[in-house]
Amino acid sequence: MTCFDQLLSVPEDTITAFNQQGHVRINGVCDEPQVALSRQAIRSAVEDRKSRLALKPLEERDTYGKAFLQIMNLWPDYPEVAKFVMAKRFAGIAAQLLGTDKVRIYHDQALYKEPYGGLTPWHQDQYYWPLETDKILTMWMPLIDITKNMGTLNFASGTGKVGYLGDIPISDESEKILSDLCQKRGFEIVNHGAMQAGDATFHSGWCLHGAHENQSNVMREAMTIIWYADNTKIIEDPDSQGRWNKGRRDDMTRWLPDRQPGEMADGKLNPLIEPFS
Ligand SMILES: O=C(O)CCC(=O)C(=O)O
Repeated sequence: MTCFDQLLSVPEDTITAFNQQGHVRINGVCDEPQVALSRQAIRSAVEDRKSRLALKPLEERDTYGKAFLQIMNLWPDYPEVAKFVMAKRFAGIAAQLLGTDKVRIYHDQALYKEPYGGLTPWHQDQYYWPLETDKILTMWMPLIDITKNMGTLNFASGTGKVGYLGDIPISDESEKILSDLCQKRGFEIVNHGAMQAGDATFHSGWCLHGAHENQSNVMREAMTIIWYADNTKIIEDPDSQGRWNKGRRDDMTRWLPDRQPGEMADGKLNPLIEPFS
């Protein structure tokens, strides 16, 4: 049995901190031998996908392009990566933080910040997610030991419930607008610092976050998984609150291709995970 099937109990104060701050760090989410194996599987999947991309040299890319190699939804194509993404242990932590017992995968993504790669602009993930729920989060796990100067995440504490702030996709503009907003509203910026492979941070869909540049000559290899509570609907279209944007329309095509606005978000790319049964 791998650690994937061994559930972790999340302490009550960690759940409270997640609800209040919108982010928490949990150490030892994946054990060392398993993270070393999964790292190899994820790395070869990333290499395979990367070989099909026409990547410009770092210095010729825009700010978002310099932030990281973003290789999305590996689980349907790479069975060894699927074992990692479907792990009950990770889904169980997500479910406890979200206060639910069944979750669905929204998608996974490998986020590799290249040596001397650029900053990750401030943004809200849920800007991109057309889902009618606040019960949605991301696990961000380094696959190698990392120091703060390789670009661990910065979180604006207390922004987990700020909701939709408008049409602000990740960009130079979001960096400016959202860092100004943090200053103006006095949100404390927290960085959880150096992490060992297999430690993880968890942040809610609305939590404002970004990252500094990778100031090292080592690739910052990180893997992320996004889950939401089962029984979540896709937002209606038209939406009385004006929450449709280009990012959400693109996400519908990518992650909910067999579902329509207003329907349940339970398509073929959103497998159900019941960690406690
Ligand atoms: O890895 C990064 O630099 C950014 C990660 C991020 O934005 C996310 O996981 O939601």
